[in-house]
Amino acid sequence: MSNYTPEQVREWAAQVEGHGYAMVHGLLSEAELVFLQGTLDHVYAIYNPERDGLQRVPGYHFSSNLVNKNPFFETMFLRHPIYDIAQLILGEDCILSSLNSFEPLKGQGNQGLHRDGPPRPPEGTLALNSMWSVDGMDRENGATRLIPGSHLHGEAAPADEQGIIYAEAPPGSVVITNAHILHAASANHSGRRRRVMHGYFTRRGRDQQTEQRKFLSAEVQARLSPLARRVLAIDP
Ligand SMILES: O=C(O)CCC(=O)C(=O)O
Repeated sequence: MSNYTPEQVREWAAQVEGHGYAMVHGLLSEAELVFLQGTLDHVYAIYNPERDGLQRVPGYHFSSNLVNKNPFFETMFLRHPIYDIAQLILGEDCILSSLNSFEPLKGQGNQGLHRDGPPRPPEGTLALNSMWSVDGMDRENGATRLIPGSHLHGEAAPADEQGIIYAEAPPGSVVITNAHILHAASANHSGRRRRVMHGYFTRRGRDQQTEQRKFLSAEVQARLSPLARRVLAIDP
């Protein structure tokens, strides 16, 4: 049962559509954060690009295919209000494209501003990202930076990065970004941990970054709830 009113959910969705991002606080408990710190470190250590579908990313701890890694990840992406916001923007039958984890390492990790995919087409937003902050992210440990409003046009990223803000997110909070916004991971100057999970949602019918029916083990697929199967597009 959701603790969030429909008005709050609509307001967050309006922010993602209007400014290009929104932040929701307090979605992961203290106990879950401790669990995730250990679990993500294990997941980074056993990462296997052949089994998990994507190459390692130099300069980062990285894992794709998280849903296959622990029962916790089999339901996390369905949490209120994140899944509700995705449904409002991408349609009731939207799907999870991928669930990855990403952490810039000390002195590394600076990305150029980019969009996740093409500029927003006339029919509207095609995808959004939910970034689940485990350690907290700020300017010193590599917070995502973004240009509010840049999802509304298709212009190239300004060389001087004029207009950027840092999405500083305390542990347990989730930053939701419109996938068409100009954004980037930043360098981790301090070396403080910056474990973040990326739950990337898209419209049904679009390709998944991780084709879940191919990359989830038979054991995981057998225990998924009917809703999780639907959102992961397991069945044709
Ligand atoms: O983790 C981040 O700060 C953003 C990562 C990102 O934009 C990407 O990998 O495309």
